Amino acid sequence: MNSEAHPMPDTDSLWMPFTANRQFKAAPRLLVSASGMYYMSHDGRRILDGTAGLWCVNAGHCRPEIAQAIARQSRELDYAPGFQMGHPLAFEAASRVAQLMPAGLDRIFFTNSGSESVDTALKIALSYHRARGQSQRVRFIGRERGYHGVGFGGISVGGIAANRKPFTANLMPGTDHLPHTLNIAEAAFSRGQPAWGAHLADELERLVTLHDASTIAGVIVEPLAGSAGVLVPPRGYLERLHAICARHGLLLIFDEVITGFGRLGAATASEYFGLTPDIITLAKGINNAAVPLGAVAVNRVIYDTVVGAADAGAIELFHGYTYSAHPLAVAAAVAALDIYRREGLFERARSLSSQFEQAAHALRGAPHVRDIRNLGLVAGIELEPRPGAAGSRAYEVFLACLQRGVLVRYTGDILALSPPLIVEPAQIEQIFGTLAEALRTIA
Ligand code: PXG
Repeated sequence: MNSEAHPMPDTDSLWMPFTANRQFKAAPRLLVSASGMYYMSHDGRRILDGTAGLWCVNAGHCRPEIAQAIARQSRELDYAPGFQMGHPLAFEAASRVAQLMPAGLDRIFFTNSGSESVDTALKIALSYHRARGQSQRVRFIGRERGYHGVGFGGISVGGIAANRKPFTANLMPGTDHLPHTLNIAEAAFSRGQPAWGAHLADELERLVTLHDASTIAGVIVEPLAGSAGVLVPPRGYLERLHAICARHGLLLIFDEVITGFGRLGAATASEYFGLTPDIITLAKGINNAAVPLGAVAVNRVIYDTVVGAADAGAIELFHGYTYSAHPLAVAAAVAALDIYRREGLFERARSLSSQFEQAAHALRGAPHVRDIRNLGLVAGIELEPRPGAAGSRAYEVFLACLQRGVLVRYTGDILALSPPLIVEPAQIEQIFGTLAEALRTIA
């Protein structure tokens, strides 16, 4: 890791994503190198990564095995067309991802991001119904506060108002939304899955009655909603959604962009909850975020149906990306999956989760804390917003933590923690101890 102080670059040209550009450029925060659990900042400070980047660097930063796999691949085969041509690692990576999915979900379509995975999953669902003669099934049901990336499909099924509002007139038609499952009055400070809220899945029955099952293609939810502030599914909720989907022939899509690859202490949230959806969307941890890569894992019946419906010699699905299964991205995936297996990182996440829960809930009673939620190696700390200045308190806590050498994430007035799965017990204490200190310094 490079601990030299770095000169500040000219920040004018870059339009930064999901960032308050003017506020940031007035006082830029730059990361210049990383190793394991740590980033190095431009002013030469070591920062403990409490967020695995953006929920994605599950094996820790700059793992040499991944760097070597990418370097080797870039010299051997930098790029190969993925349309009507293939390369061996694309197939190997698909087999390796398939092995980690619930039984039956062993057909893998590669994308470059979670957003593309979501749009791909929606297209596959529509194609499946069309292939079996049910082309009137065109609706999708998402959920309030759901985050499914930023494509037009993803924001349409998504439930975050700010991401939808500017694009209102152009959202995908025929979407509806379940209520979200957060209820602080009923379930504040639940450890793990809240006991309250399974009945909210029955809202799906209501939507099926309203629209008729014959018009609905599928339902997409994050098993645990990350971006909108760590919403943990109530006990029994996902099971009910699953049963209602099965009853009415709706495809159930789990968006596991965050929960895939160990975050909850199993390969997938599907495995963790013991539920098999029809389609799973993936990205982030699939290759430790070393090169952009996403994937969609599809039940083979869906693949067989879509592929089988086309004429021999015809392209079956008119969809794909120049960089689907990019050689560098899939080389990184194979190397990352090797690390996860060799180091038992999913099991490690599971065994650390009770200490993580304890440490998170130790913040109960700290100033401004109105709720704490957790599952696996994910925690959300919700603060009382300042009257008339929503979000400002969590932003200041984020800055105070950064000052003290710990990177946390915030959204609105919710702080989110999701460290790499290699986190050490003492580092878990450091993350939450720093948060406690930061909370005490904030008005
Ligand atoms: N689905 C889910 C469930 C996600 O969490 C996406 C889709 C989109 O992935 P891409 O790769 O297109 O960004 C995501 C992304 C945060 C945060 O801090 C979360 C995401 C991205 C950036 C920040 O909560 N999730």
